[in-house]
Amino acid sequence: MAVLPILEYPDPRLRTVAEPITEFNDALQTQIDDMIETMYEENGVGLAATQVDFHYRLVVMDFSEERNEPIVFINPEFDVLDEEPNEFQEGCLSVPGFYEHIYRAAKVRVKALDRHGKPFEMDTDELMAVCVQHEIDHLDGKLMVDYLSPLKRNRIKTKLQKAQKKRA
Ligand code: GNR
Ligand code: NI
Repeated sequence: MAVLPILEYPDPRLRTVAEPITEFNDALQTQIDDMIETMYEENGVGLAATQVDFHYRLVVMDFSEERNEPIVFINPEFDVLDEEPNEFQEGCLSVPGFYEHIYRAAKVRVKALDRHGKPFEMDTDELMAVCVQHEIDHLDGKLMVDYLSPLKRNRIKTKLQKAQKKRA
């Protein structure tokens, strides 16, 4: 297992639209385990493959207290169950240090394949519904900053670019 480096906004690779997964082979199993380990190491509740520069439709999440109940979503899609917009303060490992209020559908039904290619469905609300929409956005090259005003987005971009320059 390995902890993978996470791409940070405004890295253009975060804008890649991920491809569907068609082969459930050993390489995929290793990628899944590495993403779960990375999510735990970085204390995230979710991680999309795009964030670790792997441009296939794969997401991992874990909402458990003990951090031992990972859920794997392959080729995930969602239907909105409750159109009512719900405000939530979101964070993103690719936008470190910023927590912004964003509106998304309150309830969604997620349909995906598990790590062996078996289909499943889950009805979600609260944090999990937010996370499903946030992670599928990543697979489509979208980021939470896209929901903010251009002014706010540019402030975040400048601050992160400065921090990244310092580190480089
Ligand atoms: O760890 C995360 N927490 C979080 C909190 C509120 C809304 C969304 C998230 S997802 C985020 C991890 C991440 O960046 N996933 O893409
Ligand atoms: Ni994110």
